[in-house]
Amino acid sequence: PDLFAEKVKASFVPAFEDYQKVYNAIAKALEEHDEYDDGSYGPVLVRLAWHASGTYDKDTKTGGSNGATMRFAPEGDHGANAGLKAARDFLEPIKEANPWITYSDLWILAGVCAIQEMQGPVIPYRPGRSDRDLSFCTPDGRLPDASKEQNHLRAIFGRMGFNDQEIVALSGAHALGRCHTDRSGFEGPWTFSPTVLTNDYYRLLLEEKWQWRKWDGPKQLQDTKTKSLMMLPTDLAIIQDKKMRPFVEKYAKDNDAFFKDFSAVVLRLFELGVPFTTGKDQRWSFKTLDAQTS
Ligand code: ZEM
Repeated sequence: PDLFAEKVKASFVPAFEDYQKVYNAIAKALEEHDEYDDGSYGPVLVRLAWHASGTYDKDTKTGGSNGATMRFAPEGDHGANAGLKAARDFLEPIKEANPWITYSDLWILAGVCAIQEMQGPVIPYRPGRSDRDLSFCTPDGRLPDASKEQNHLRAIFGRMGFNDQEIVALSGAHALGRCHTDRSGFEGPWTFSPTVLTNDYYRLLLEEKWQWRKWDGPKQLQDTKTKSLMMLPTDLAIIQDKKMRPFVEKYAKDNDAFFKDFSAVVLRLFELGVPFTTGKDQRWSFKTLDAQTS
């Protein structure tokens, strides 16, 4: 055996540049695979990172992005995770080319990369997640149920440690992507630009007229003007709730305020349950592909 090579491998401590290289590999793969869905794997990568993180329970300190336990059947087969295999498979060649990164760090890095490449704010990042076996799978039911209302949202996000303002800020992610009948049963995008992060989710929620769609599928709203956009019952709940609505109004008016609060709350979401050995001052900001070439 090549003892020198073995030694180099064992002592390889990846640094910022190594993670920026993986970021770039994800960003390039996003550009290459523009045949998917609305032209990007970006939204489904954000959903993967969110579902990996959103299982966190602050009381038992279980779940969260440490572990990447969605790789295993019990958790991967939870109804809420339907369709996320597409995101995990998309990342597999990147994991193969960079075997030193854990799945759990890779999934969150992919979420950060997708948000930034879809013109969202910078999400500071630090590695430190390790992969765990299937005994760490969380029980079903920890992620939100879109057919419910605000008290359900408060219970689910409260368990992760988030307040009303943070629930509203996180919900702005629904500017991205769409619902799929073969995944959640719901259908359609929330905005007209589902591969660019903007505050359009809030603007449309307030400015459009919404009516219950008449169809065989689950209860969802459609805009009366174009009938091409959708909102979930939980999306409606955040404008019906007196305490949450002011934050929707604020973010609808002010994209900078949305980006600032979104970055702060997503950073916290992505770090839930991770036993970091590095401090909060050790987070990195990755450069977008555009920023590196111009
Ligand atoms: Zn979502 N989300 N989500 N979400 N989500 C879907 C899709 C996406 C809820 C929900 O039930 C659904 C957050 C919060 C909540 C994204 C990001 C984030 C879908 C459609 C449903 C049903 C799945 C499908 O059929 O493909 C509920 C009830 C939430 C409570 C507030 C948070 C927080 C997110 C990130 C920060 C994204 C990006 C998508 C689009 C995925 C795609 O494939 O296009």
